[in-house]
Amino acid sequence: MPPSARPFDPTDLAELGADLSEEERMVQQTVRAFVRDRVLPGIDGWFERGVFPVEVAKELGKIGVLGMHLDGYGCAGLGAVSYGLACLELEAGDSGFRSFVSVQGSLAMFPIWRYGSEEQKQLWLPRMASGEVIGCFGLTEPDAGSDPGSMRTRARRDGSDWVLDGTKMWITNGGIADVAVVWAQTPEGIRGFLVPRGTPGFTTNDVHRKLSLRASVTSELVLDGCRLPEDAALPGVLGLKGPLSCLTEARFGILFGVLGAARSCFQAALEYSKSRLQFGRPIGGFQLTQAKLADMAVELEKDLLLALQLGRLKERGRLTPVQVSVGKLGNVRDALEIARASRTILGANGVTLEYPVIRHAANLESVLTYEGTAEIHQLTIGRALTGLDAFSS
Ligand code: TGC
Ligand code: FAD
Repeated sequence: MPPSARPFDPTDLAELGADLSEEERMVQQTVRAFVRDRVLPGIDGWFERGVFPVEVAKELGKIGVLGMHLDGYGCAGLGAVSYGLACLELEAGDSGFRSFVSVQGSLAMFPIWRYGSEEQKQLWLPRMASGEVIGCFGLTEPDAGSDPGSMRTRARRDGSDWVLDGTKMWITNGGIADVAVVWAQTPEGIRGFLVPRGTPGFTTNDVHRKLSLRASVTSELVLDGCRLPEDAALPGVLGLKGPLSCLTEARFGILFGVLGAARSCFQAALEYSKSRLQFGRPIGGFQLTQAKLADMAVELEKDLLLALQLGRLKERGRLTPVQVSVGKLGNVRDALEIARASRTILGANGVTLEYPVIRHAANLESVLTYEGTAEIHQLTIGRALTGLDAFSS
């Protein structure tokens, strides 16, 4: 019995795709093709070996996704939904690739674009948009994760120079970055600094033995008497709102991105359920399996609807950080549930790299934690709902 009078896409039950603009559809198709040709053939090996293929940076630049939501300086200047859809398609490949693009565009290029001087923009942004120069974003420290306001990294003035001391931890792209955006306490408050690779007193150490986001470089940044000229500081922002505003940009990409990982898991489970026979019939014919598949399809579509609505708000300049928390919390949590439910449908096969599911599930554990943990987003939403601040004593 056909479930519908006309053919339908199991990953888009409400036909949300039909309302995308020409630009959005083009971005979706371009990035999907890139992932099919350039990410999927290599991802199992990269994940297994724990490497990010750095040569892909320039290819990502060529298809225009680096800083794609920014205007000028070689950036594509596309809409928020287009940016979100690019993140979704990349993360359908692997969260490591979406992470690379999030960090480059939203965490490294965005602060330069929004808070940098004209000279800083001219110097860095065109080469970052092309992928020739890679950036990273150093906010978290060994003892300051969810509470970045307690950071210990300090920048002091010495004549006309700045001297930075401190350690940043868990920094995506750290070991491959040509420039690090480092946030540090100064006598006036928290400020951002552009630290080029090779600056004396600046070193990086990669984190090894990660079992999540293996196809992504994660590093420690060490600043030991790192001397920078006065013009290394971002002139346009002072205080925690500087880094937090960058996080809002990147979290927006994530709330779309994780739906790609979830879609990939759902598709693998759906296909498997139709071909795997037990008790003399496909496991997809059992009611319990169908319940899992139906729930996944419904969650996936609801989350895409939320993402698109938040994207439309962003395009109208109305998206608030709390709304971004709603999307980041809900969509990452649902994506992880979909990955886990898909894994159960694949049985033992689900724990191997023969299928993408366990890789996505492992990646999503990091995504649940970075860019604000689930608890931090719950508390952010809770603060907005109650007017009571759980963070301050
Ligand atoms: P709070 O008092 O709320 O705010 C301090 C100042 O910041 C302003 N603000 C924002 N401004 C712009 N955009 C936002 N999203 C903002 N959120 C807050 C706020 O208005 C205030 O401004 P002002 O002018 O009044 O001073 O700050 P709080 O100390 O209470 O902390 C709030 C809290 C806990 C939510 C915040 O610290 C937080 O978000 N913590 C989580 C830290 C986090 O997410 N770290 C992520 C590190 S980067 C990363 O993980 C990259 S992974 C990349 C990848 O691989 O994809
Ligand atoms: P903690 O802050 O120590 O939290 C531990 C637990 O306590 C969490 O469950 C948390 O929710 C909970 N908790 C904390 N405070 C509260 C509270 N008030 N109420 C209730 N529960 C609370 N950072 C960067 O700056 N740049 C990067 O590029 C970057 N990339 C990353 C890549 C990866 C793969 C990973 C895993 C992390 C990355 N991070 C990066 C760091 C990331 O942002 C932090 O891990 C995250 O902010 C949480 O900090 P933490 O790990 O120190 O955990």
